[in-house]
Amino acid sequence: MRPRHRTPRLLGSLLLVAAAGISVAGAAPVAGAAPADPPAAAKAATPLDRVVPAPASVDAGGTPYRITSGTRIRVDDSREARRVGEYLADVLRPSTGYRLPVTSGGGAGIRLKLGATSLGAEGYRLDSGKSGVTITAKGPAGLFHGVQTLRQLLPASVEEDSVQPGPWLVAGGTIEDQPRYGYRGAMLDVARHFFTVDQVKRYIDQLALYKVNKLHLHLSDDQGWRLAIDSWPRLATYGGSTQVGGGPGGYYTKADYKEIVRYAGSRHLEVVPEIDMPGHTNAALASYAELNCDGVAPPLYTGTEVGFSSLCVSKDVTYDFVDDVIRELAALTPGKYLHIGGDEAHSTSHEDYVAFMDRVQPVVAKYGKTVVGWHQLTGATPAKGALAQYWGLDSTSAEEKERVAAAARNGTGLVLSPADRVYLDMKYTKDTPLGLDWAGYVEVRRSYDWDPGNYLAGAPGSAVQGVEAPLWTETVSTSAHIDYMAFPRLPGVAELGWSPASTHDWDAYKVRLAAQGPRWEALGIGYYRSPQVPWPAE
Ligand code: TNX
Repeated sequence: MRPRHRTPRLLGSLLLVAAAGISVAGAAPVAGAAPADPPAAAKAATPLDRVVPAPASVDAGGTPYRITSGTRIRVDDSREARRVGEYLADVLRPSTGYRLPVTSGGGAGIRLKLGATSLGAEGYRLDSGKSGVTITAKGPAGLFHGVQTLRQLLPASVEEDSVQPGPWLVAGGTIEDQPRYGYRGAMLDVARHFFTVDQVKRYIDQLALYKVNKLHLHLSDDQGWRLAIDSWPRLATYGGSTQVGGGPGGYYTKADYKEIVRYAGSRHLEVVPEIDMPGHTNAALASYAELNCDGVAPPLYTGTEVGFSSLCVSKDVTYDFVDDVIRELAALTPGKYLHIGGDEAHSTSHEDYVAFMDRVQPVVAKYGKTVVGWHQLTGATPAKGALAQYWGLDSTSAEEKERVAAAARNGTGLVLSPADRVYLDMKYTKDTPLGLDWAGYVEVRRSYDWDPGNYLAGAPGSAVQGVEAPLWTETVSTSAHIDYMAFPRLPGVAELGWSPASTHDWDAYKVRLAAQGPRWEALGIGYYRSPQVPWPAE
């Protein structure tokens, strides 16, 4: 079962169900006796294009499909397709109250089919008509993304965890869809404030709904080291023992981290772990005196300043440390990437920074991973195949922008995270409660209304591998805070990563986004009700 993190709205649901004249007795999917199908209300199905991210192509028309108590989820005889089928059943059963058995083979109903398409590894085709909905994809990731689309075509009440009246109609027609970019990320800073495995899973479920496929975890910073490393145990036990504001902090055991990786994988997200270095390392420096140039361990740090710490670039033990950490981390990480940070190394000289990166990037390659670094890495020599994560602003100097653009022309891939567009930790307005404002206020329109393809002058569009929305957590310490900062901005960034540029249109987007509000309410996601978005009346 997917975890459901919300206050049950049982009473409201019971009232709704009663109003629709349905008996709730035996409504639980496990109880066997599914509720009777409600009368077909004169309710229109959600139009096929009212989905976030916008599908690449929509051909609407024909009779809608209606999910009923007799519907089956039919999957190809493969473990992976079955897993997607079970996931869909877990989404649909609580609110429909139907049994929705997952069976193999063809026939009417909801069909998840692996087969040749021209839509790439993550693309899918969705055909809906009187006798069923068929999702066809080359691989399980495509089926999974197709399932997210199907979910959004159903009423928002499908997200409730108690039986709802329906009817469960899917508009007729065909969607053909595939992502614009292969890298569609979200970052969670678990270092400034620690978040438990369950809190991370909750965020993963939210990301999956918008077809995000990378979860970047910022695992270390001045205020905390959040992953157990066997060869340097004090990193986690001491370096992880606090956080911003002085709370108890925490860390992931290797089993915890593997569980996050597994869960992310079950939602078709790849974990991109980050160990930030050579700056942002106070937690490590506090844990091991020998990592400091003067051999003296600083105290733990619980403030929010940046740029004051550095690994000791001239000491050999630094590279033993880096090798051990990267080796252990790479062994836990099935994904392709390993992020080495590299930002705001204000306490490292330029010469030392370059020397450090020259020595550390090959270690990442030695353990079979591809380097990702914050864009300051382009001030050194990015390794072949490395990705630079650009987090500049409109006001970033032309010189710095050109340095990144030149690296892109030389083959360094770009992941775009402009801070004054997609930093989810920026305040929406001066009056919204959480967040920082060093990059300005970022309202919903501003976070959506730009084009990754031609954003950085002088960088070829072909260098852009995708986008990522980072959520730094100096001011963010609970899941409710994550919800509020990510929604409604995150879906916009997800759309920039997925949808073709030709669908980009704020006036159309804001209507699609508004339709997500009731879905978030059903999911228990507390979002910022931006006045820029025409939300349905509460
Ligand atoms: C800049 S962006 C940072 C982080 C802070 C963030 C706060 C980047 C690579 N570094 O250390 O948490 O600003 O918005």
